[in-house]
Amino acid sequence: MTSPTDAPRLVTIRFSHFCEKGRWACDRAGLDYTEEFHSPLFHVPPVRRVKGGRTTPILVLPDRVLTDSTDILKHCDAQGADLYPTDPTLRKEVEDWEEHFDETLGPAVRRLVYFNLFQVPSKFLVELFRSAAPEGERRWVSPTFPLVRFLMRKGMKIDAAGAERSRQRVEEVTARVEGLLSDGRRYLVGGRFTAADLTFAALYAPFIGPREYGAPLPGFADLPEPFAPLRDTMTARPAGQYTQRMFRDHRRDHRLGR
Ligand SMILES: N[C@@H](CCC(=O)N[C@@H](CS)C(=O)NCC(=O)O)C(=O)O
Repeated sequence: MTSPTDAPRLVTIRFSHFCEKGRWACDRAGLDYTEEFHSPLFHVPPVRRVKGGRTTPILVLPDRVLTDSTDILKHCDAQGADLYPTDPTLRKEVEDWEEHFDETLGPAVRRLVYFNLFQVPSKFLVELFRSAAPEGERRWVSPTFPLVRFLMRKGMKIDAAGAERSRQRVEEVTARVEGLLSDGRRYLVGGRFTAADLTFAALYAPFIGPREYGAPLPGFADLPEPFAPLRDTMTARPAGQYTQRMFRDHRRDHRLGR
C-alpha cells in the first residue's frame, strides 16, 4: 500500500507529445500516479526543483527521478505495461525505432505544428495553454502569452526555414513507417503493440488530436488555416490512420475507466 507521498508524480507540459508518450505508458502500466501539469515555460521552475534540466516528462518515484520518456517507458514496462518483447533481436528493433522517433520525429513534429499554430488567431493557443495550466498559473497565461511565444520561437527556432526542414524530416520518418505498414502489418515490430507503436503514435498525434489523447486539446477540431489542411492531410494518410488505430485500440486510461 503506497502512502500519498509515495505515489509517483508525473511532471508534464500537459499537451506535449513527449509527455503523452510517458503518460500513455503510466496509464498502460496502471500506475497510481498524480500528474502535475504546467503550461510551457511555467514548467521551468517546477522542473528545476526536481532535476537539473528543463524538459518534461519527469516521473518522480519514491527512490529516484526519471527524466526521460524512454526511462519512463522502461519503468512502466517493468510495472506491467508490456512494451518491449523478450526476444533480444525484437527488443533491439523496438528500442532502435523508439530512439529514432524520439530523435527525429518528436522535435520535427513539434516545430512544424507550432509554426502552423503560431499563424492561427492567438486565442486558440492561449486557450490550449490555459487548459495546461493549474489553478494558480492560469491567470498568467494570457498576459504573458506574447513573451512566451517569442521565447518559444527563439528557443526552438520556429521559423519558415526551420519548419521546412522539419517538414522534410517528418516526411522521411513517416514514409519509412508507411513503407513498413504497406505489407498489411498492424504493428511495427513482432506482430504486437510495443514501445515502437506507442512512441510513433504519441509523437505523431499533434497532427491529429486523437479523441483518446490524455490531455485536453480545446479547439483542435475548429483550428483554421494554415493548421487545418496540415491536420487533414496528416490524418488521412496511412500513418495517420495507423496512429488513430493505436490510440483507439491501446490508449487505455484506467483512471477514466477505459
Ligand atoms: N528526450 C526527452 C525529450 C523531451 C522533450 O523534448 N520535452 C519537451 C516537451 S515536448 C519539453 O519539455 N520542452 C521544454 C523545454 O525544453 O523547455 C524525452 O524523451 O523525455
